[in-house]
Amino acid sequence: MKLIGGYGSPFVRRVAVSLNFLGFDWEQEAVSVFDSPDPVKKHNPLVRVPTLVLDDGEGLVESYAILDALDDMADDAKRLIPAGGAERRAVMQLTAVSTGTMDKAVWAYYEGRFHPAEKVHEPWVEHNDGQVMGGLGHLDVCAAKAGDGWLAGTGRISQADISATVAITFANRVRPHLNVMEKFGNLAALANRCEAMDEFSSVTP
Ligand SMILES: N[C@@H](CCC(=O)N[C@@H](CS)C(=O)NCC(=O)O)C(=O)O
Repeated sequence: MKLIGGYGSPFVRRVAVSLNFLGFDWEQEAVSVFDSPDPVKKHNPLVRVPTLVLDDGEGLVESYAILDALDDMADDAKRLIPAGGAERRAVMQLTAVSTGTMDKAVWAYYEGRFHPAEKVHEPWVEHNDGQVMGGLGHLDVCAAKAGDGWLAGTGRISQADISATVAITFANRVRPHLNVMEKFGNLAALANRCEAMDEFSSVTP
């Protein structure tokens, strides 16, 4: 299968890390939707990344839906989101906070990237940065409770750990003035543990 998009996108990266953990055979097509939309448009009417093209040519869009399909195709023992029950709910909720944090960091970053300087609305940037801090603060409390274990209390790494790690690493890169690694030391420790794993370090922007 082929993953379209660069690892600079946290949504692409969480899919890439998940593909590694799930053990799929895959390759990357690192296109930017802004510089060359055509390869994405062929498979995704929204022209967004990540887009995943399966071996038979079927295109999958939206990281949630892609990851759901991948878990469904993988061996049960490898699933990154438990199939049901309280563990599934915990993983889904922590993942939702992580992807919401990614959204907000992207929005704050895009405001400066896509608007001329005189049209950047600082209160909107600050609003989004505040939500980034809120999301990471929540994950930091959960990381403190998890200690040397995993965020959602699963016996092994789950989508919650993957997405939370990708979220703080991304926020640290695109919102450096927020000093998230210093402010959220528990989450930073979990992220450092994850980023040292091949599944993460092989897909670094
Ligand atoms: N909710 C989407 C978000 C994907 C997303 O925001 N992708 C960005 C790159 S980080 C993108 O394609 N931006 C181009 C655009 O939306 O026009 C997902 O989880 O896949």
